[in-house]
Amino acid sequence: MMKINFGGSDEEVPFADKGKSKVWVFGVLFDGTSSYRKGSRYGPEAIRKASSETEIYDMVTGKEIFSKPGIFDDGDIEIKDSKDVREEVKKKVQEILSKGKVPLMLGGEHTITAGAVEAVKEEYDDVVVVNFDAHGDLRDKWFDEKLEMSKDSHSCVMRRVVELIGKENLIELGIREVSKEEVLKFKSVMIESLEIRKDLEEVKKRLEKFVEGKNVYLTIDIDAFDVPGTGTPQPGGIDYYDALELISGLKKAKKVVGLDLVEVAPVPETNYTEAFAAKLLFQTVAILEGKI
Ligand SMILES: [Mn+2]
Repeated sequence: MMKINFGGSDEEVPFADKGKSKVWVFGVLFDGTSSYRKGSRYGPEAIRKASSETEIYDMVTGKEIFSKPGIFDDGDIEIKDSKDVREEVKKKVQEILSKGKVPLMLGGEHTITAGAVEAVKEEYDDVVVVNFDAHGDLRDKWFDEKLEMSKDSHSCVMRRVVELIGKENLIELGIREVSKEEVLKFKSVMIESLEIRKDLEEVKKRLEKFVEGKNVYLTIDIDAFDVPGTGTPQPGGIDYYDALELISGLKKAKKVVGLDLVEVAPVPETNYTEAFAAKLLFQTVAILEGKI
């Protein structure tokens, strides 16, 4: 069967020119440390399929993102062992950055973000990370695939990011599930889902101030939203249009130098989650076109 590219073209005849496309998509097939329900290694395939059912013209911005900035699909990397995740992802992101392109990584579990941030941080100064997530993911150690306490668990990914960039350079949006220890140490980086619901404009202003003039890496954990197809769902997710409004706040950044969408773990009964993810990515790129 012909493999579908992100956006819906086939491998032989891509929509977008490899050289001209500013955004390069790739998938990471890894869900080894997911603790509740696995399946995010099937995320990239499901998102690609859903993207082929999504209009490439964006009604809100009037943009057609496969022409500008252009999106090229660079395939998948498959990772078996959690110990290799950071290096493998870093290598792939470095390869894309070295060509002057912007990586758009499809997960896979959230663990993969640390390697991408490490690569971006080595390439650019003043990198800040914006994380849409239900969970803080700020534990120092949690269970890995062998049920041993590990720094490589997906529940620790933002702690690894903090080690790379410092906590003053991280902001988390949509938080509603954390441990007491995470709150005691990291309350200053967390914006709760309820805060966004209560005062979107205030949160947007805070986000704009945070990213102003900086290089941004944007990571979106799909469990920030109320969707069924994710490994660790939580009620009380961010409203879709509120998220788009916050993403438009990233236009204050110097550049958006990398992005990912993680933790889509498809369920057979409904394709809502992957359709949501594909649409959100299309609209995110459309909104940020010019900053990407
Ligand atoms: Mn997460």
